[in-house]
Amino acid sequence: MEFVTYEQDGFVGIITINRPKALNALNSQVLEELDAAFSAVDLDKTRAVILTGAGEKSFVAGADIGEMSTLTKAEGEAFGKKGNDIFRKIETFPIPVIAAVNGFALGGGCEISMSCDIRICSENAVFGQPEVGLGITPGFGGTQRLARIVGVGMAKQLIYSARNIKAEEAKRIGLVNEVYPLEELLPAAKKLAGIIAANAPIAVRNCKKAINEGLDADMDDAIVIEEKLFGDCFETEDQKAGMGNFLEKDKEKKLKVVPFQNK
Ligand code: DAK
Repeated sequence: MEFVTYEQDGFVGIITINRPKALNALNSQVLEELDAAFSAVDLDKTRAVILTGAGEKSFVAGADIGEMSTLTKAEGEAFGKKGNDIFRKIETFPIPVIAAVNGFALGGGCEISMSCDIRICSENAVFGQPEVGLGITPGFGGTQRLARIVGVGMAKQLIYSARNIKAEEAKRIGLVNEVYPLEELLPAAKKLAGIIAANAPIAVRNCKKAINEGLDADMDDAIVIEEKLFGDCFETEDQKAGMGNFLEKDKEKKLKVVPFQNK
């Protein structure tokens, strides 16, 4: 692959968008390679994925404006679908995906970070949906996901005004969970991914499914979704070992919730 790299670090997969000449902007090839990279993750060996951008300036500076500038209506729709399909794949990926936002996250860059489960960023990160200034709407889910993450009023203000915001403001409105000095961002992402990976993997996957699917349902249906995924954990080795360790009152083992699956 030319623009996307993959690295396996224990139970953690690191996918890096590497197109620094265009500040990691998403053209068709990057979208296709991202799709291939996520498809290639070995889910038997990987429990969390980190998505980041190469370099010190930009996570993803948006969809590729050069490529989009000449699109016809039909091509624009096809480009939007290509992006939406991969973003939805990330959102529904069976294991957690952490966006380590290392700089500009504009337009499609903000949108791809919002398709991840958790966002943390560097102090130089800048978020925004500048599309209305370019004569288009956010096309990779921005109108839907931003409102769900930061609330309708704030999302409308940011999208209608096309205003970019810095890392601290992104944290204040709940768009990112934590802000780190740039050099500490990837270590922090790895540490968080490692903590997630040390927990029972079936339970973590089921939590992701329950939260995602429950948010799209009304509360009566959402509770049923949770019940089923809760029940699904029973009789698994994780559940037997996790509860067994607690009942054994063995402090050493109790800390290791799932001993056979820890690093
Ligand atoms: N696309 C293509 N190239 C980009 C780019 C982008 N989004 N952003 C930066 N680049 C390129 C620049 O053209 C420049 O290339 P060269 O001239 O060196 O060849 C290089 O990256 C360095 O950029 P700058 O020279 O501009 O760097 P600065 O530090 O001065 O400025 C910047 C950094 C991030 C503030 C600036 O580059 C900038 O404003 N970039 C554009 C940000 C932006 O507007 N992003 C949103 C794009 S719109 C849809 C599907 C998707 C979308 C919409 C609809 N459907 C089909 C339904 C999504 C839309 C978007 O994401």
